[in-house]
Amino acid sequence: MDLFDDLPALPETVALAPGAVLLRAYACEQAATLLQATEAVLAQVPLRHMQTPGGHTMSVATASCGALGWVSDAQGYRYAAHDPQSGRPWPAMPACLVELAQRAAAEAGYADFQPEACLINQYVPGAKLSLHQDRDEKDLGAPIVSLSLGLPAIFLFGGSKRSQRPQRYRLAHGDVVVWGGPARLAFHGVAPLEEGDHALLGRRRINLTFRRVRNPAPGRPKPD
Ligand code: MD6
Ligand code: FE
Repeated sequence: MDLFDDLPALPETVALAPGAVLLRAYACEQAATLLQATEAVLAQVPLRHMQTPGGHTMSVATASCGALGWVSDAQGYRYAAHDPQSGRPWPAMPACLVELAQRAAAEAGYADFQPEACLINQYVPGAKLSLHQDRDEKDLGAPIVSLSLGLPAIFLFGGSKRSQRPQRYRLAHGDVVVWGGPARLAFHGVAPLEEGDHALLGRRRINLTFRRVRNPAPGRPKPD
């Protein structure tokens, strides 16, 4: 039982580290619309538990939308234009999700964010994400934008070395994390999800991460 969940969430900006901010409650007003768009994607591309290169099955269930999707198997982690399960392109990224990601990036100081991939991760109680760096993208100059929906989770946020003890932040429905610049390669993860029942999502948390993969955006000059 979480006493905070009965209170309306107030927007607030929390600095996690240079380059990384938590925009609390940033997407609360549009959350139902964003969830509906996400569910429409998931009706076309089912969530699945991918294998890690080390041979483990991820407790988080994953799907993607956009020009590129994130995939993991025995060969490694990578981005692919086609869903390996169906051989078909990933569904397009819904406009409301692109707009939310662009607006949040700009709010955090990253203008002109043009995501190519949106990774959709679903957590049920007990699911977790081990400490990792997001480094499969060529464009490390672009930030990552992360939107949390549903049950709250404890986000672990460390430094650029795995050995640095991570800070813990509670990510709730409608929270957005924007992450780039000097924080782009920070180690991070998600603690095992606690049991709960969310008004819109039930026993689930969905996290969407928006990523720019290639460098630079086609048709735009490279910054020097
Ligand atoms: C999650 N997020 O919140 C997992 N990665 O469920 C991530 O792995 C993540 O939130 C890069 C930047 C922001 C994130
Ligand atoms: Fe990550």
